Amino acid sequence: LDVAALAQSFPPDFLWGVATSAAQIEGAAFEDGKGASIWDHFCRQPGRINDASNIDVACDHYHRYREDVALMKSLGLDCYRFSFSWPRVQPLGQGAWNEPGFAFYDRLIDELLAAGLKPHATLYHWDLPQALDEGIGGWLSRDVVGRFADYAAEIARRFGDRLASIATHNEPWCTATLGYETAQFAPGHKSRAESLQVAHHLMLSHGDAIAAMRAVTKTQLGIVLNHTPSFPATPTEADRRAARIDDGLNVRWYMDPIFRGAYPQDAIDFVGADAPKVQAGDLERIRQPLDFLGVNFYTRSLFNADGTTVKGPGKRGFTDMGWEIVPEVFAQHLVRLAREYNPPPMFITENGMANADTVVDGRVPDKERIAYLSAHLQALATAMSLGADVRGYFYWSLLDNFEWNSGYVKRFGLVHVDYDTLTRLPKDSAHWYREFVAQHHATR
Ligand code: PNW
Repeated sequence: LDVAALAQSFPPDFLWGVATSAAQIEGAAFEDGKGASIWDHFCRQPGRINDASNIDVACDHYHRYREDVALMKSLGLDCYRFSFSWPRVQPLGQGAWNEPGFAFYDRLIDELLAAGLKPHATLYHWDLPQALDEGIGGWLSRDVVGRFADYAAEIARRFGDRLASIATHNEPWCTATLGYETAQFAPGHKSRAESLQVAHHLMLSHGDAIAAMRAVTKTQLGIVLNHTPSFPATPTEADRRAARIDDGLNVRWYMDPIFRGAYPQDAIDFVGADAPKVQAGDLERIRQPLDFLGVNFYTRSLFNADGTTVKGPGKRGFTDMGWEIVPEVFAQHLVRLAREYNPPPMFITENGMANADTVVDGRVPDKERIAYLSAHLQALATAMSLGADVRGYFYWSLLDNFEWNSGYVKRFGLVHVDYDTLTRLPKDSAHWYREFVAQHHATR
């Protein structure tokens, strides 16, 4: 691979960054007035987290953010994607604001701007205030929609002029499906009907938050969706149908209401009585003009006729999550989104791999991650040459961090974290990415 040629094939103003989320890195779970989130609570339930860990300390980013910003600056990055913790700034999810919580994000944003890094924020990366779950049933309640719009407007009013963009939700499919249907994520429910009702409330809260923020900020507004393209396990008609239905439930269930004003009819028919209750006017509220679409891409799924999945052939291997490495699907899917939806400019808001990294003589030789990264950047360049309008790329993640129900054993970082000492050590992939970005910047 000619790294310089690949880097220089991206447009000069293309942006390079890394992403994180509040619950996964901040720690300081009960400091300075922060309220509990559903993940603080979930971690305390036996059996929920594979390594029985919690997020009381996590990467201690709340206290080490200066060091983390300095790391990003040393990598020569353009931008950083982080999320606000709703219960840190509004402990109960409604009513009183927590000024020390806002002060933390104020310091973080100032530090980023001083380091020349553009801050891209996400409002909801899964850490709902626990009080809203206990008090009104969390995302199952339509009342959360208004609470979220209020929170969004407050963030936009206070920080909009210093943020390069604000995304409402991160991966609403995960919030709904993993939180309410498979019980892998907080709050750990098991009901398809609940999951689809939650998904509808998430969509509605997205639309209302966009409208509320438009009134108080001029910054770029959008949403981040996860895309795990669905393929048939074999070319039989039955397997193809199962893949098509899954596409309806994960890709089109979110893309269609946002960009076309309707839920996909085939998926609605498939879920039958589990379909969400949608009120008159809801779809108009969801379909707000957006300035950008954030796309998170990791892998694909292969479907059997009965809706179960099988492991793919893995010609390029699997990550430490067991996820098949399929960069060609990344390219193909971006081109599909561009052709079928004509979306606003896209950002790759997450892409990356977990790897069983270890420190060897003061280095982390993660050649697998370098291979993953370079293959996906090549695929991205291909997709852009075929018409996908992508403006930036955020590697997931800056740091090894709390990988939700997997705990801390899955390492996605460009930077290794020793969880005994919280020492940060840039992996070989961090040095590779720094060099790649420098080659691109040479074209500016
Ligand atoms: C995303 N799936 O999560 C999240 O946005 C990150 O917080 C997370 O750390 C990262 O990807 C790596 O997992 C996902 O099961 C979790 O399809 C699960 C799935 C997809 C994305």
